[in-house]
Amino acid sequence: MRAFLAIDLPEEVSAALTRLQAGLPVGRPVAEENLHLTLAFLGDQDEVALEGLHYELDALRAAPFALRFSGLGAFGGDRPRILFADVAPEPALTDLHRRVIGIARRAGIAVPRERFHPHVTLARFGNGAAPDVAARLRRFLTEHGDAPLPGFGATGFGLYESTLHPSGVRYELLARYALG
Ligand code: 2AM
Repeated sequence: MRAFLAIDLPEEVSAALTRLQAGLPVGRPVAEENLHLTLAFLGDQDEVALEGLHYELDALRAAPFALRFSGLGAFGGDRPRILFADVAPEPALTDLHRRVIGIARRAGIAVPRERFHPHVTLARFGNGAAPDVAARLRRFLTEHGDAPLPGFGATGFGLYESTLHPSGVRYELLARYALG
């Protein structure tokens, strides 16, 4: 199954992000219940590997920490693929990311070596937005890129299974790990 680890967002944060999305004239917005901050994407894994990972994550001890947003951004350059809310650099988050990646590797999960850019995806544009869509997104970013968003405490993260359905992607929480 396709799995990932993500930090939970408090309801007021998801609600604020959804209000921001409402003004976006282009792209496919991420449903409010699907908004999350990916800590590690694990890819396709079998149940045995995930069970081993779960056992190790359950034993992880880490303190909660505060996070804040630092504006909006897009991945994909001239042909944007994703609009996201950027998460301001936080050493405790980087450290937690590093630790869970280490734990996953020790559990036999080959996590790809990608730079960790913490973000919450707000909308998707397929393989790349067409020029007119990209221009409307740029305008949205100019107008709303600095919109204030509430900070929040990271108090835990979850192991999620991601499944594709005709109606869209669905995330199911498999296990939750509290911080502190
Ligand atoms: P994204 O939101 O930036 O696309 C579940 O798919 C989560 O894992 C998403 O938040 C997604 O990030 C993240 N992710 C990271 N690498 C991924 C990959 N190679 N394929 C799919 N999702 C990935």
